[in-house]
Formats: sequence, structure tokens, C-alpha cells
Amino acid sequence: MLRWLPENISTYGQGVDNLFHAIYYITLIVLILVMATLIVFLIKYRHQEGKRATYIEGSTTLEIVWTAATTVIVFVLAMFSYPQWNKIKSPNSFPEKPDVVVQVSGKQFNWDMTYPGPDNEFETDDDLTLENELHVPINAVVHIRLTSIDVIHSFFVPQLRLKQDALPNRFINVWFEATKAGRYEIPCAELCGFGHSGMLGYLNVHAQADYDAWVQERWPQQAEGGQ
Ligand SMILES: [Cu+2]
Repeated sequence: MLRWLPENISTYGQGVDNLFHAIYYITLIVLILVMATLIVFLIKYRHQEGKRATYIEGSTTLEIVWTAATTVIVFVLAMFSYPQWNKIKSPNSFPEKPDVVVQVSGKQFNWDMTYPGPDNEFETDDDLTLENELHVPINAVVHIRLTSIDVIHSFFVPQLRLKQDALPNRFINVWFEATKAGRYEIPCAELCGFGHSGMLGYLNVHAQADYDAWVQERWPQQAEGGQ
């Protein structure tokens, strides 16, 4: 089994890993078959005194077989991938009523994390923007409104099995639910300029009580009279 994938802390991560494993093992089997055939042919058809090469024109049957087999494999993988893709990337299939909504904006070379504040509206006075630090509660549905201020970046949290390009002048929605508290890296996964390799944010997944305390510290008015 594959052991070198990063730890999975996402509710939909297992589905992604299953696909990854399936593709990996199919590829491995094909690799072994091709290499074994290559080695057998190298030995069988090596130069031997008195043995002459024959002229062949290929085999239509074989061509059809491996084209059809490949098509079937790709089609089956697509069938299994589609619902998984939908679940993660299609806003219509997102869990309704997110617990937290955050706007993440890529910019050379940082991630801006903007919280809408108690009014739940962006571009108002109680918005809070943090550089490179994303805070979310554990076991909560988090919607990310992803965009970019300059060039194309890519929001990537390996432990969440979530990766999405961030485009300027466009908002792309993604979501996740983290199942383990901790601090996880958010590298930029799209070569975006000279400082790309240093573009690194952090996802902080807190226990609910710790998250509530964090929110109260930022927006004390919420506790007094807020919503
Ligand atoms: Cu970048």
C-alpha cells in the first residue's frame, strides 16, 4: 500500500485517496507488464548466428485490443472520479449552510485570508484580513471564496486533498471539513513569480472552544450584542 501520502484530515479525503490508489496500481501493473515484455523480447530476439529478421506489418487485432482496454480503463476511472469531483468542486453539491466563510486571495507572494466578521458580509467595516493565517474550527464546513489580486496562484492544502487555482477577477468557491486539529501548510502550487517558492500560508484547525475564543478576541462586540 501507499504510505507516503500526507496524512488525511478531510472528510472527502478518503475518496480522493482511493482514486489515487486505483490509478497508481493500474499504472504499476501496466509498467510491470511492459517492462517484462521488453526484457523477454530483448532476450528472445537478441542477435544469434544464422537467425534472420522477419518483416511484419503489425496486428490490427492487437491494436484494437489495447485501444479498447485503455478506453475502458479511462472511462471507468472517469465514472468514479465524476461524483468525487462534483462533491469537492461543484457549488451545487456543497454542504449547505457553511459554518465559516472565508475569502482567500492570492497575491505575490502571500495569502490574504479575509473574514467577513459578525455581519457575514464581505467589504464591510468589520472585515478582518490576516496574512497567511487561516483559522477554522474542527468538524465544521468551511467555504472558501478563492480569488487572486494579481496573477494565477493555486491554493493547496495536501492534508485536505484540496487544490484549486486562484484567478484574478474571479471568485471560485471550494469547501472542506477538517477532522483533526493542528497547523498545516498552504503552499502556492502554481508558479507565480520570483517569490513563488516562499509563498506559504498556514491552516490552523482549532477545537471549537479555541476557535470561539479566537473569534471573540477579534470581534468582542459579537459576544455582547451581536447576532
Ligand atoms: Cu503563487
